[in-house]
Amino acid sequence: MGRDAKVLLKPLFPEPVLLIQGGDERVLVIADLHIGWEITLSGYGIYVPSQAKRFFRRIAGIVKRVKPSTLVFLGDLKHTIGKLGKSEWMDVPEFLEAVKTIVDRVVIVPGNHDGDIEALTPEDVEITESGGIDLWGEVGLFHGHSWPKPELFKCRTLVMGHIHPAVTFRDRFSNRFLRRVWVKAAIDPRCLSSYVEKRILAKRRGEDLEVRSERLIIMPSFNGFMKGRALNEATYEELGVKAISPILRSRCVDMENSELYLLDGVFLGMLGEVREVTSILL
Ligand SMILES: [Mn+2]
Repeated sequence: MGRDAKVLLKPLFPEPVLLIQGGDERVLVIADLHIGWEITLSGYGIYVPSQAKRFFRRIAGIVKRVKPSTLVFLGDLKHTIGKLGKSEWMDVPEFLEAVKTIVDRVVIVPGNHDGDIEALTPEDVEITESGGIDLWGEVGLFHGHSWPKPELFKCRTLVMGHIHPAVTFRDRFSNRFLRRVWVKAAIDPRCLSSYVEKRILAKRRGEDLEVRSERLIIMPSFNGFMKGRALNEATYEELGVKAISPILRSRCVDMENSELYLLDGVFLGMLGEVREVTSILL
């Protein structure tokens, strides 16, 4: 597919998954499954049945409907870091084998929880470098815990997961609700250019790098139990210099004016406005 061909990005409301269409190719993107998360709870005496089968059934339903040619797991497919839990040895390979029977091409973009994912991955499932992959030079996919590889900046749109974006609401009885959201933020390409030049090109002299990225989509986590820190309760520092994602720490992403959408597609407003409205309800 040529670079000028039309690329369509479509969140599949109410599912927290993204369909990216370019020509005849249809790429389904799913972020932050955290398979095996429920096992960590058993240490606290809380028993939640394994979610891997439920995830597969949900994904199979979506795949049947939208018929993607490729399925991309955008990082943190599994949860445990370090020593693998017994259930992950079972759940992850079984899950991936099952997914491989319903989609031709399955790709894993590793996240910070996926360090030892190779051992659990069937041979016909691709694992990319943690710097991510690009689709047709137009959409760059990376997890978000580290910088994408510099080549991804030629893409106008970047898509990441990792921060599990959510918003809190309070009702008049002070009950607190946390809801996952989609984030669509503008990137300042000039800011990114100079950041990249200082941080990356300084080490790779003589290379020229195209920086065209102008928007960032942050995907909600697929695993509904994994809700991050609410964006409307995060401090200025947590959204910037102390953010858990380096691209946010660069301050080239305009989080304050980012657009927030609930999973059902309802537009909440820009983060700055949402923060004001939800704190008034307190
Ligand atoms: Mn992560």
